[in-house]
Amino acid sequence: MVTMAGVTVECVKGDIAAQRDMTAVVNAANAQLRTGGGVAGAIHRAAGPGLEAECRPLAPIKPGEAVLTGGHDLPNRHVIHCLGPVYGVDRPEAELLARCYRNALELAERHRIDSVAFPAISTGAFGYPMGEAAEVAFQTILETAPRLNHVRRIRFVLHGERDREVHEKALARILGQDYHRP
Ligand code: AR6
Repeated sequence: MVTMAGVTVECVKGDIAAQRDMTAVVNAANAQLRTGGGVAGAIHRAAGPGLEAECRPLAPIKPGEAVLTGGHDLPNRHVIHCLGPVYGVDRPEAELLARCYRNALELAERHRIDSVAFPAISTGAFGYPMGEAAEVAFQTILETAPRLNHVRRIRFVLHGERDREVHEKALARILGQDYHRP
Protein backbone atom coordinates (compact mmCIF):
# COMPACT_ATOMS: atom_id res chain seq x y z
CA MET A 1 0.00 0.00 0.00
CA VAL A 2 1.26 3.50 -0.85
CA THR A 3 -0.03 7.00 -0.22
CA MET A 4 -0.39 9.67 -2.91
CA ALA A 5 -1.23 13.13 -1.59
CA GLY A 6 -3.06 11.57 1.38
CA VAL A 7 -4.90 8.96 -0.73
CA THR A 8 -3.97 5.33 -0.06
CA VAL A 9 -3.60 3.06 -3.09
CA GLU A 10 -3.46 -0.72 -2.78
CA CYS A 11 -3.49 -3.69 -5.16
CA VAL A 12 -5.25 -6.90 -4.17
CA LYS A 13 -6.18 -10.16 -5.87
CA GLY A 14 -9.92 -10.73 -5.81
CA ASP A 15 -13.37 -10.22 -7.29
CA ILE A 16 -14.55 -6.67 -7.98
CA ALA A 17 -18.11 -7.73 -7.05
CA ALA A 18 -17.05 -8.79 -3.53
CA GLN A 19 -15.52 -5.61 -2.09
CA ARG A 20 -17.66 -5.18 1.01
CA ASP A 21 -15.69 -2.38 2.63
CA MET A 22 -15.68 0.01 -0.35
CA THR A 23 -18.30 2.70 -0.93
CA ALA A 24 -18.05 2.50 -4.74
CA VAL A 25 -16.87 -0.09 -7.23
CA VAL A 26 -15.99 0.69 -10.84
CA ASN A 27 -17.46 -1.31 -13.70
CA ALA A 28 -15.43 -1.96 -16.88
CA ALA A 29 -18.58 -1.30 -18.83
CA ASN A 30 -19.77 -1.59 -22.43
CA ALA A 31 -21.23 1.44 -24.21
CA GLN A 32 -24.79 0.24 -23.62
CA LEU A 33 -24.17 -0.24 -19.87
CA ARG A 34 -25.57 -3.75 -20.13
CA THR A 35 -24.29 -6.92 -18.54
CA GLY A 36 -21.48 -8.71 -20.39
CA GLY A 37 -18.44 -10.86 -19.74
CA GLY A 38 -15.68 -10.24 -17.19
CA VAL A 39 -16.19 -7.38 -14.78
CA ALA A 40 -19.51 -6.22 -16.26
CA GLY A 41 -20.92 -9.73 -15.92
CA ALA A 42 -19.73 -10.10 -12.31
CA ILE A 43 -21.09 -6.69 -11.31
CA HIS A 44 -24.49 -7.06 -13.00
CA ARG A 45 -24.95 -10.61 -11.69
CA ALA A 46 -24.26 -9.50 -8.13
CA ALA A 47 -26.27 -6.25 -8.42
CA GLY A 48 -29.40 -7.86 -9.91
CA PRO A 49 -31.73 -6.55 -12.66
CA GLY A 50 -32.31 -3.20 -10.94
CA LEU A 51 -28.85 -2.09 -12.07
CA GLU A 52 -29.54 -2.62 -15.78
CA ALA A 53 -32.86 -0.81 -15.40
CA GLU A 54 -31.15 2.20 -13.80
CA CYS A 55 -28.44 2.13 -16.49
CA ARG A 56 -30.78 2.10 -19.49
CA PRO A 57 -31.54 5.86 -19.67
CA LEU A 58 -27.84 6.72 -19.09
CA ALA A 59 -26.62 4.77 -22.16
CA PRO A 60 -24.84 4.95 -24.52
CA ILE A 61 -21.59 6.34 -23.13
CA LYS A 62 -18.37 7.08 -25.05
CA PRO A 63 -14.83 5.82 -24.37
CA GLY A 64 -13.36 7.74 -21.42
CA GLU A 65 -16.76 8.60 -19.91
CA ALA A 66 -17.94 7.63 -16.43
CA VAL A 67 -21.49 7.57 -14.99
CA LEU A 68 -22.74 6.84 -11.48
CA THR A 69 -25.56 4.56 -10.33
CA GLY A 70 -26.64 2.89 -7.11
CA GLY A 71 -25.17 -0.45 -6.08
CA HIS A 72 -28.52 -2.33 -5.88
CA ASP A 73 -27.77 -5.82 -4.46
CA LEU A 74 -24.01 -5.25 -4.39
CA PRO A 75 -22.44 -4.58 -0.98
CA ASN A 76 -21.46 -1.10 -2.27
CA ARG A 77 -23.55 2.07 -2.24
CA HIS A 78 -22.50 3.07 -5.78
CA VAL A 79 -21.23 1.73 -9.09
CA ILE A 80 -19.19 4.00 -11.34
CA HIS A 81 -19.42 2.71 -14.92
CA CYS A 82 -16.46 3.51 -17.16
CA LEU A 83 -16.12 2.70 -20.85
CA GLY A 84 -12.47 1.99 -21.56
CA PRO A 85 -10.91 2.21 -25.03
CA VAL A 86 -10.67 -0.86 -27.27
CA TYR A 87 -6.92 -1.22 -27.72
CA GLY A 88 -5.81 -0.33 -31.26
CA VAL A 89 -9.29 0.95 -32.18
CA ASP A 90 -10.29 3.85 -29.90
CA ARG A 91 -7.42 6.33 -30.13
CA PRO A 92 -5.43 7.78 -28.52
CA GLU A 93 -5.97 4.88 -26.15
CA ALA A 94 -3.71 6.10 -23.32
CA GLU A 95 -5.56 9.43 -23.18
CA LEU A 96 -8.96 7.71 -23.26
CA LEU A 97 -7.94 5.28 -20.51
CA ALA A 98 -6.55 8.15 -18.40
CA ARG A 99 -9.89 9.95 -18.85
CA CYS A 100 -11.71 6.92 -17.41
CA TYR A 101 -9.69 7.07 -14.19
CA ARG A 102 -9.84 10.87 -13.96
CA ASN A 103 -13.58 11.02 -14.64
CA ALA A 104 -14.32 8.18 -12.21
CA LEU A 105 -12.38 9.85 -9.40
CA GLU A 106 -13.86 13.30 -10.08
CA LEU A 107 -17.35 11.79 -10.09
CA ALA A 108 -16.61 10.05 -6.77
CA GLU A 109 -15.28 13.31 -5.36
CA ARG A 110 -18.42 15.23 -6.39
CA HIS A 111 -20.55 12.62 -4.61
CA ARG A 112 -18.37 12.69 -1.49
CA ILE A 113 -17.41 9.04 -1.87
CA ASP A 114 -14.52 8.04 0.42
CA SER A 115 -13.39 4.73 -1.13
CA VAL A 116 -13.31 3.42 -4.71
CA ALA A 117 -12.33 -0.03 -6.01
CA PHE A 118 -11.19 -0.27 -9.64
CA PRO A 119 -10.73 -3.28 -11.90
CA ALA A 120 -8.02 -3.10 -14.59
CA ILE A 121 -10.22 -1.30 -17.14
CA SER A 122 -9.74 -2.33 -20.83
CA THR A 123 -7.27 -5.15 -20.05
CA GLY A 124 -9.67 -8.03 -20.75
CA ALA A 125 -11.98 -8.12 -23.77
CA PHE A 126 -10.68 -4.70 -24.89
CA GLY A 127 -7.11 -5.99 -25.21
CA TYR A 128 -5.06 -3.27 -23.48
CA PRO A 129 -1.67 -4.70 -22.36
CA MET A 130 -1.78 -4.97 -18.55
CA GLY A 131 1.54 -3.27 -17.76
CA GLU A 132 0.86 -0.29 -20.04
CA ALA A 133 -2.66 0.11 -18.70
CA ALA A 134 -1.43 -0.03 -15.10
CA GLU A 135 1.08 2.76 -15.72
CA VAL A 136 -1.60 4.96 -17.26
CA ALA A 137 -3.90 4.25 -14.30
CA PHE A 138 -1.34 5.06 -11.59
CA GLN A 139 0.05 8.11 -13.41
CA THR A 140 -3.49 9.49 -13.64
CA ILE A 141 -4.18 8.80 -9.97
CA LEU A 142 -0.91 10.50 -9.02
CA GLU A 143 -1.96 13.60 -10.98
CA THR A 144 -5.55 13.60 -9.69
CA ALA A 145 -4.90 12.79 -5.99
CA PRO A 146 -3.96 16.35 -4.93
CA ARG A 147 -7.45 17.52 -6.00
CA LEU A 148 -9.28 14.86 -3.97
CA ASN A 149 -10.65 15.76 -0.54
CA HIS A 150 -13.33 13.09 -0.05
CA VAL A 151 -11.76 10.10 -1.80
CA ARG A 152 -9.27 8.67 0.70
CA ARG A 153 -8.90 5.03 -0.39
CA ILE A 154 -8.35 3.53 -3.82
CA ARG A 155 -8.08 -0.21 -4.36
CA PHE A 156 -7.16 -2.09 -7.53
CA VAL A 157 -8.82 -5.49 -7.61
CA LEU A 158 -6.98 -7.82 -9.95
CA HIS A 159 -8.19 -11.19 -11.08
CA GLY A 160 -4.90 -13.09 -10.71
CA GLU A 161 -1.69 -12.97 -8.68
CA ARG A 162 0.35 -12.26 -11.83
CA ASP A 163 -1.88 -9.28 -12.67
CA ARG A 164 -1.46 -8.01 -9.12
CA GLU A 165 2.33 -8.23 -9.42
CA VAL A 166 2.27 -6.34 -12.73
CA HIS A 167 0.31 -3.58 -10.98
CA GLU A 168 2.65 -3.46 -7.97
CA LYS A 169 5.62 -3.07 -10.34
CA ALA A 170 3.91 -0.34 -12.37
CA LEU A 171 3.04 1.49 -9.15
CA ALA A 172 6.69 1.36 -8.01
CA ARG A 173 7.84 2.65 -11.42
CA ILE A 174 5.40 5.58 -11.37
CA LEU A 175 6.30 6.52 -7.79
CA GLY A 176 10.02 6.14 -8.56
CA GLN A 177 9.70 8.63 -11.40
CA ASP A 178 7.83 11.00 -9.15
CA TYR A 179 10.44 10.83 -6.38
CA HIS A 180 13.19 11.62 -8.88
CA ARG A 181 11.42 14.68 -10.23
CA PRO A 182 13.34 17.87 -9.44
N1 AR6 B 1 -13.04 -9.01 -10.65
C1 AR6 B 1 -11.89 -8.36 -10.94
N2 AR6 B 1 -11.32 -8.37 -12.17
C2 AR6 B 1 -11.93 -9.11 -13.13
C3 AR6 B 1 -13.13 -9.83 -12.90
C4 AR6 B 1 -13.69 -9.77 -11.59
N3 AR6 B 1 -14.83 -10.41 -11.27
N4 AR6 B 1 -13.51 -10.43 -14.06
C5 AR6 B 1 -12.56 -10.12 -14.98
N5 AR6 B 1 -11.61 -9.34 -14.42
P1 AR6 B 1 -13.09 -7.00 -18.88
P2 AR6 B 1 -12.64 -4.61 -20.57
C6 AR6 B 1 -10.42 -8.71 -15.05
O1 AR6 B 1 -13.12 -7.87 -20.10
O2 AR6 B 1 -11.35 -5.14 -21.11
C7 AR6 B 1 -17.21 -6.85 -21.04
O3 AR6 B 1 -17.78 -8.00 -21.53
C8 AR6 B 1 -9.98 -9.26 -16.38
O4 AR6 B 1 -9.07 -10.37 -16.19
O5 AR6 B 1 -14.11 -7.20 -17.84
O6 AR6 B 1 -12.71 -3.17 -20.17
C9 AR6 B 1 -18.05 -5.62 -21.24
O7 AR6 B 1 -19.36 -5.95 -21.55
C10 AR6 B 1 -9.27 -8.06 -16.99
O8 AR6 B 1 -7.93 -7.96 -16.53
O9 AR6 B 1 -13.17 -5.42 -19.28
C11 AR6 B 1 -17.38 -4.87 -22.35
O10 AR6 B 1 -17.94 -5.15 -23.62
C12 AR6 B 1 -10.03 -6.85 -16.44
O11 AR6 B 1 -10.77 -7.37 -15.33
C13 AR6 B 1 -15.96 -5.35 -22.33
O12 AR6 B 1 -15.99 -6.61 -21.73
C14 AR6 B 1 -11.00 -6.19 -17.41
O13 AR6 B 1 -11.63 -7.15 -18.24
C15 AR6 B 1 -15.04 -4.46 -21.52
O14 AR6 B 1 -13.72 -4.90 -21.67
